[in-house]
Amino acid sequence: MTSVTVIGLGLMGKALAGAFVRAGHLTTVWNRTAGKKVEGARHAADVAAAVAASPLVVVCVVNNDAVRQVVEQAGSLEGKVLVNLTNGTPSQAREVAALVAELGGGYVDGGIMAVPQMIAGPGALVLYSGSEKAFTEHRATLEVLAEARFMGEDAGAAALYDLALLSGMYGMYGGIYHAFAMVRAAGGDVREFAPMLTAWLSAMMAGAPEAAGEVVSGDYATEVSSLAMNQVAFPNFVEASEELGLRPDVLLPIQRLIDRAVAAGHGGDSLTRLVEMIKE
Ligand code: FVH
Repeated sequence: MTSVTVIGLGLMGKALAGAFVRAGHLTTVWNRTAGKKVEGARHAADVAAAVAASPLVVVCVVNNDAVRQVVEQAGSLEGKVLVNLTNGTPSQAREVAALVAELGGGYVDGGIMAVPQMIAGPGALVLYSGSEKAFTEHRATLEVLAEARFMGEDAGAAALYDLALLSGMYGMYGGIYHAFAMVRAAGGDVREFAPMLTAWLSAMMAGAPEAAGEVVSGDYATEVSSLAMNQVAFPNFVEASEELGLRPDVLLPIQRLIDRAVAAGHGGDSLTRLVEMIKE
């Protein structure tokens, strides 16, 4: 059983450390401020002691500045593998990889596709990228947390896919929240509405593979739903929302993309053409 150190005992760090403890790994933890505890783990006095305790060091703190501060306090990382599960950008991941390499360590970046309650349970996924040797060496330990999927040797790859997946989630939830706001403002029951919305979104999401095919081929011809038709319908969403006393903030960026696509002569194309408008 590999000894493992977890740095950062926020909601996620605690869940990670708890999972290692329950799986029988000798677990050392460190948190910036005192008081956060993980039963069954050893609590190190400082970052250097926490790093010295284990060959595998998992960092899960609030952001990249905090990661850099942790790494700067680590001392030598000779013989260590640092797995960074903090949310960040691909460029940040590559910069931390270089910093860790300068200190003699192996680096694996990660993107957690789970909430703390899902850790070590079904459906949890963590994306990894960076040193394949370091990942392979510690794969079995990391699999305690979640399914472990390696995305390649570019340290930024996991962050890229993490942010892409989360972008999909935020866009979807923005729509869900707006839909709830409309139903509630009209006096409806959002609990009754939720299953209807779930079924509708599931049906719409089933079209994602076909849309991906359009993006790859660049052929956005449609027999389903043209941008011109959507442009005509869209003001209804905005107007109805405003009549209900709601801000159309969630809807307006999509309307702007549709308007630009139609103005650029793509009115006959499918909505998937919007991928190109985002690129521009
Ligand atoms: N919670 C979630 O659902 C998501 C799921 C996907 C991944 N995210 C990312 O995980 C990182 C940590 O998230 P978290 O939920 O644990 O966040 P907090 O509960 O806010 O805890 C933050 C910890 O970071 C420590 N910290 C802050 N600044 C520093 C610093 N300069 N040096 C060292 N540690 C620092 C903070 O310590 P303290 O305030 O208790 O002293 C917490 O331990 C995050 O990237 C999510 O995007 C979570």
